[in-house]
Amino acid sequence: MSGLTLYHHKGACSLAPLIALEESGLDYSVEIINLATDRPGYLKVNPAGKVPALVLDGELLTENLAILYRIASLAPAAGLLPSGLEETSRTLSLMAWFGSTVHILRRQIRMPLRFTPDADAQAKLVEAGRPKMWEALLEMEARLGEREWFGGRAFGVADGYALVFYGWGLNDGFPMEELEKLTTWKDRMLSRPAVLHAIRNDAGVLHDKLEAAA
Ligand SMILES: N[C@@H](CCC(=O)N[C@@H](CS)C(=O)NCC(=O)O)C(=O)O
Repeated sequence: MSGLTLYHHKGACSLAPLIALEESGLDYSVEIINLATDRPGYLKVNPAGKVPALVLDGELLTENLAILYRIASLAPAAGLLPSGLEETSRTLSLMAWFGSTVHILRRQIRMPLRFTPDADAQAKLVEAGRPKMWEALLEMEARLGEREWFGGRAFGVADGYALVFYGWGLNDGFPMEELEKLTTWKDRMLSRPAVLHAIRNDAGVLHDKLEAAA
């Protein structure tokens, strides 16, 4: 396989690289897969069975942080990562937190089966996880602060990644409108044609929720 191909499941965290690719101006193709039904075939592409996966001229790259870094590096003119060492490190730190903490809390409240087969324990994981997920969303609001973009002075790959969690927050019934700075930022995101194009291409649940909240 040649070129740049993103494997995406609708409504999943692979929306982040979909937004990044659309903003990058790079030529790419997207393979929309259904993790529930296409898993056996997809395991041949990505043995871990997860999205996102980016295939670059036959090379498989996984993990949002690395994929977003790679896309930003392939399209330097698009300015998807800040240029200074300090801001770049801060953005990488933020995206590592998204992947290691916020995403895992979301898994705890949406896929507790991944943690334990015990139904009672699953219910407890969800109950204990929801307030922690809300705290993480509050922390996202605080980390954005007065800035217009998560990625530094301009839009960047961290913004596309953050939008996944905003969409999941809506989807999971959190009162996202109470997060005023994040909500203003989300509207700013939706005013970008490439972001809108990506979420309409996604055509999954995040698309519906984000556009309904516009
Ligand atoms: N650490 C990975 C997490 C990827 C991940 O868990 N993706 C979810 C979709 S949001 C997935 O593929 N889940 C299917 C599974 O766990 O089998 C990353 O940041 O790329």
